[in-house]
Amino acid sequence: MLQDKEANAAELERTFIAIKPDGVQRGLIAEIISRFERKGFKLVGIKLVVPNKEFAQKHYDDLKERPFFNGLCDFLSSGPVVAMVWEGEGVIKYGRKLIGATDPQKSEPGTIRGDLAVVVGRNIIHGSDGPETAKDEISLWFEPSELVSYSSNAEKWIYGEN
Ligand code: IDP
Ligand code: MG
Repeated sequence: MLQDKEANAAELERTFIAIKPDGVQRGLIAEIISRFERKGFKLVGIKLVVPNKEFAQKHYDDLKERPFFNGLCDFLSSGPVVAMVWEGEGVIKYGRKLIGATDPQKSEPGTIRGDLAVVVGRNIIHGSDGPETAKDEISLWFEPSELVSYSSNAEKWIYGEN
């Protein structure tokens, strides 16, 4: 795999995905990463971080009026989170499909939350819900220098060559 700053410059769709503290504590990091990886999406940024509460509040700013906001921010800042950026055609929307519905009781079997979680307050994973959110969340969690553009030999087998 060669690092290539120009790789796929025209078709870079990226999304922010986080394995929340419950997913990390339950030993689900590899399981979750493998679902994105096997699909054919490309990991371009990853780090383990413990966000503080102020950072969690920024991340969930759009939910600040909701009754569960405070507990949610306490929870997100309660331990290590795996912060990631994944790249690929349709990755924002399809990433949400891989994740499943917000409430694991309503997530289909075969989805991450459907297979691996039970209640909405411990649904193990976050994924950006649209292009604007993806852009904002990636820049909240990552410096540009922490994201790596590269081409992989698998791409021609995932996308075809013409
Ligand atoms: P999403 O994670 O599927 O995008 P959002 O509506 O953006 O769902 O909510 C963010 C997170 O807030 C959820 O993943 C879940 O952890 C938590 N949450 C959402 N609704 C509830 C609720 O009714 N009770 C407790 N926590 C909730
Ligand atoms: Mg959301």
